[in-house]
Amino acid sequence: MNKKLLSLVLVAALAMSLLAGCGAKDDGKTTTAAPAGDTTTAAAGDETEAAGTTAAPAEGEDTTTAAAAAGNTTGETIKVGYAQVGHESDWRTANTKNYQDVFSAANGYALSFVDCDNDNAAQLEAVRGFIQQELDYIVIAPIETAGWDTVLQEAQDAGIPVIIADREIDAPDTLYDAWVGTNTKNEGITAANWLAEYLDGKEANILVIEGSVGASATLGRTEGFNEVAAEHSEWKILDSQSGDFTQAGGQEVMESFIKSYEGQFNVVVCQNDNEAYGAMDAMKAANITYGVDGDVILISYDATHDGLQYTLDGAINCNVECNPIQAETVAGVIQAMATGGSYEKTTLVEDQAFVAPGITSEYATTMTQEILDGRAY
Ligand code: GZL
Ligand code: ZN
Repeated sequence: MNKKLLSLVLVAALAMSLLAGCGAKDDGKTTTAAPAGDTTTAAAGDETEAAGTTAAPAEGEDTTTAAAAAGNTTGETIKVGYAQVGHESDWRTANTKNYQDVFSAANGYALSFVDCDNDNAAQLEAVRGFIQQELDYIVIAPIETAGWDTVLQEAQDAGIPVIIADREIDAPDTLYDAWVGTNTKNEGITAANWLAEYLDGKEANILVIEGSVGASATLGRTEGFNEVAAEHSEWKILDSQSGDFTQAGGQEVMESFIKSYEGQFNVVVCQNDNEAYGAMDAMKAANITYGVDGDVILISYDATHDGLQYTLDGAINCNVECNPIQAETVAGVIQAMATGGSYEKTTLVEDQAFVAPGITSEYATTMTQEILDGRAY
């Protein structure tokens, strides 16, 4: 069998294992009927997308599928650079762990991992370092959307394929080879659609704690939420400030919001779970009640483990997932690139939303203990 045919057979086998692997993530989550226009479902028929929904194997779970899904079938170590946003949130921690689990030496990779500490200059420097080290592939989770053209051109001139992951950039898509991530605008739309369903015509005076300035996750969630909010004349967004996706940031912004708007607001939207934890601390300190039994409706994004625990407890009314388990999908793209196989330029990683017990919704799954127990992050 000639090499090309052999590699095609290997890629097909890998693709089959990816599909088999996606069952590994089954945590009893029902796939909610995505509302019309929700494009968060991944490109149909794209075998690499299935890998994005395969969580790292839970304790004692069959690890062959996940390893095969991410395994390097080329027979040579593949050197991958990952320029990670930083360590600002639980979501980021889960994403980093996922990359370190998948791009392991046991799976046939040499991972150069740089935590860029939410610093754009450091992230550009990390990518230039990968180019100098002549790595085989570069993966970037871009802190901000802007400022990528020059360094991407340098990587292209050096003949190193680049995969943009997690967030989006403002650059011609000819400057990078593939993108793997989530649709954060849809996450914003889902949050607002759920709020409209929950309020059922009642007034909303909304405070928003945004994510990091200039991050596509912030821009997308804000754009999506505001698009739906504009359809509701009975809603008012009183204020919107960045909490930088951190717990300290969320607490600080909520404290200043309470000073300015105490008694005027009934909805707080936090653009990630860590900001929500900070906002809860600030509201508790001010004797403001929140959650299903409180005066303030609390919406969060990420659906990390602790965020879903608060949702199960009714402290968070609605939590819109953004799936950090993306490394298997990225590895699938790299394997296709390495073996001359086919891969999608854009692969969406699935998201869904969750609501507190007692709430039923067209847009979100009602949280249960078994859903929480079945989560991989
Ligand atoms: C979303 C991701 C965001 C998370 C935050 O795709 O980039 O960054 O929502 C994380 O928790 O800090
Ligand atoms: Zn309305």
